[in-house]
This record gives sequence, structure tokens and C-alpha cells, in this order.
Amino acid sequence: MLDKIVIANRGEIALRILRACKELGIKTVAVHSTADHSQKHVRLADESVCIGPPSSTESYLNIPAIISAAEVTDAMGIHPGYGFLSENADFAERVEQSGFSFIGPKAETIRIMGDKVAAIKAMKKAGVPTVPGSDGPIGKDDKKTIAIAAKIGYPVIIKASGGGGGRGMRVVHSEATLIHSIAMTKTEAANTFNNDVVYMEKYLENPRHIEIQVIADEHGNAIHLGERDCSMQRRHQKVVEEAPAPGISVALRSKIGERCAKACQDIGYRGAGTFEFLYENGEFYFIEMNTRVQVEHPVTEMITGVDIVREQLRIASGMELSYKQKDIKIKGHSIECRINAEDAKTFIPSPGKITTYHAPGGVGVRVDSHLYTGYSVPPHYDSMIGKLITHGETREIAIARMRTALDEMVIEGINSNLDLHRDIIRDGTFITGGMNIHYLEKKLDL
Ligand code: MV4
Repeated sequence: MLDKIVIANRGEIALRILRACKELGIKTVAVHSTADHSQKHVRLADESVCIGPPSSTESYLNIPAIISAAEVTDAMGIHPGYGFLSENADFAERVEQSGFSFIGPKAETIRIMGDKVAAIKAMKKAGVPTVPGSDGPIGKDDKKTIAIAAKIGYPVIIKASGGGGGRGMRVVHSEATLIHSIAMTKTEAANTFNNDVVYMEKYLENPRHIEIQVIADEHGNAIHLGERDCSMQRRHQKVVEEAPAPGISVALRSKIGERCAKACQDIGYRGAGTFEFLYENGEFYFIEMNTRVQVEHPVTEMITGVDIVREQLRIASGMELSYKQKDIKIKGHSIECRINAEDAKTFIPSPGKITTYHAPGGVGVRVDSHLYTGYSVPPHYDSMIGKLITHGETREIAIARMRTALDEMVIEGINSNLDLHRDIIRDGTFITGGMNIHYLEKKLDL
């Protein structure tokens, strides 16, 4: 087992990783910016190292500073959490070249998945269903490009291979604007991602966003932990997630899940990962793979009983998965509300001091947050300040528990989006379940 690791992150996920380490007897090193010396995980860690000023680029994205912290504390591994350097292949490579374990996939795997054209190609080869499209980069031959779009059928979407997560995309509704749109997307992609490769897919108009969680060890074992529905989003920021996805049958879950697990074996995947799909008319279409632990991993933990971060740490220690596929049983339903320090109506960020904090509790209620009364939310980072997660035997019970928990939760001194969540949890369409990715933006538009 790894005996000491650096937690190269902040906020709730740093605390989540710290807790998993404590349970496994792994010593912890918190690396933090000058803005974060009062964070809960910094106080609870065995050691801490200040790695730079508040700006992320000079602290949480500062590769030499993080590797130096691992060296001076004699740590064995580095857990990147999510965001920051978690999907940076160069970072993973330098971590391993410096003699530390990167708690995640091999650098080469991260590199492939960061290149969306390469990721789709690898997944298609492994039998994962993909969106009908250009099957690779769009070339220079405009006649050929026009023919591909005609074959797929309009609307089509042009995506940057170096993009992902909603960056570098353009929907095209007819042949009249196709070539110009491709040129525009290419220019933007060259400027933003330093990579002008673009590809084309059939544009799915009203899909749901459903993703499959997988874990894989270095001994060729790979399993899936079912799916999450992340369709309740605004501007590519997820707001509410749940597991399982309403309306997905046991048979369909097994079919798509087993394809993903097998794909992990085929490509030699290591660690926790997520296959992102669009789901429309009963069909799954792979769009991207995330090679990190995700914000919404708790809903999967609640319905499977698997501690995903614990498995990450075990896998990085060279151990086998704690479970076989047959051990994984989906039990009940779980919902997560992302709590942000922002205005519930305008979404304007609201950093500042928390004057009062009361976390909810009770049966089936989990709070993953680094907040405490007197904590100051710094203005330099993402506005997410915690996650409220509920679990129940049925979706109805999980919703009732979430409604109760949201009404019980108090965050004062700053604005939060608690009122938005109190509205969503009472929304008739949400209560019915199975809404598509456009639902929340349309609801907020009214
Ligand atoms: C799409 C799509 C429709 N058709 N691809 C946006 C984020 C990135 N991960 C992929 N995205 C989309 N790809 C095809 N072929 C619609 C989106 C999309 C979206 C996807 C998931 C969650 C929210 C979204 C919001 C807008 C657009």
C-alpha cells in the first residue's frame, strides 16, 4: 500500500481524498495556495506545504511546485482529484518520471482520451457505440466533407478534437453554412487548444447525458458501477445528478456497462473512469471519456456501496479490485445537488465569509463539503462549496430526503444556489424524471 500521498487539490474533493487515506492508513500531505491555509483538509492532513500564491496557475497548476512538495515530504504518490491537473497527461508523465505514482490512468491513456478523435476511434474499435460521424478528422476536400454531412443528415455538429466538456463546438443546420462553420471552428480550436483538428457528428437534438462509471486495476480486471444521469445542467455545468438514470432497464445497464468494462480491458485502462454518453430514443452514443474521479461520484457510491476513492488508492498501490462484477448490485436511488457560492437567480459568484453554516443530516443524507462557520470562500477558484447527496430505497424517497435536507441547510454570509435546488426538487418535470440536457436552461429562461 502507498504509505504517504500528496493531495494536489483543494475544497471538498481534497477532504474526500484525505478521509479515504485516513481509513486506509495512508499518510497525507496537503499542498495549498496562500489563500487556502485555513482549509479543513489542510488542518487535518499529516503535513502541509504551501505551493504558491492564490492564482491557480501559480499553485494548483504549478507542476514543479507540486512535485517538489512530494519530494521534500518523501511521499509515494500524488492524487490529482478533479479539475486542475487531473487530466493533464504531461503532469501524469512527469509525476511518474520523478518516481511517484500518479493516482489515475497511465499518461498515455490520458493523452488518448484528451484527443477526442483518438478517444472515439479507440472506443469504436472496442465495441462501444458512437455517434454517426466523420470517423476521424475533417479533411481539406470540401466536396468529400459535404458528402459526409449529407450522408449523416443535418443538423450536424462540428467539434474540436482538443476540446471537450462543451468547448469548441458548432451546430450546422444546412449545407449552406457547413464549410464556413468548419473554418471558424478550426480557427477557434487552433487558438484555444493549439490543435485545429475538428470532426463531425450527427447533432442529437434532445438527448440525455448519461455516463457509466468504471474501475479497472493493473491486473486486467475491470468492472462497471452502473450509470448516472447528469442531464440537469446549465451552460455545461452540472447542477443535479442522480443514479440510476430513470427508465434505464437492468438489461440495458448491463449491456452498455459491460461494453465499457471490456473497453477498459482492451485499452489497458487503470483507475476510475467515466464513459460519457448521449442517450436518445433508447440508444447510447459515446462522446468522451473522463479519466479522473468526478464531482458526482458519490451518487454511484450510494447505490453500489463501493468507495470509489478507496478503490483508486488501492489500484494505485498495485492491488486488485475489491469487487467482481457479480458483487455489484444497484440498491435504491441517489441524488446529488451541487451547492455553489453564487446567486440562485443570476449565477453571479459570491465569495466571502460564511457567517452561519448548518449542515443537514438524518437517514440517507450525506454532505461532502469543506465548509465550516467562519470559513471564507476565496474568489480565485470554482464556486462549488459542497455537495448534498441523499439516498433512499426509491427515487421518491431520495427526493423527499433531498427536499427535507435542502430546507434544513443554512449557509449565511454569502449567496448560495440553495434556493435554485429547493425549486428544482419541487419541479414536476424533475419529479417525473428523465428530462433532457436542455430542460434546466429552458426552465430558467421562463
Ligand atoms: C453533442 C450534442 C449533440 N449531439 N454531440 C456538450 C459537451 C460535450 N461533452 C458534448 N456536448 C454535446 N455534444 C452531438 N453529436 C450536445 C452536446 C451538449 C451537451 C451534452 C452533454 C451535457 C450538456 C450539453 C449541453 C449542450 C450540448
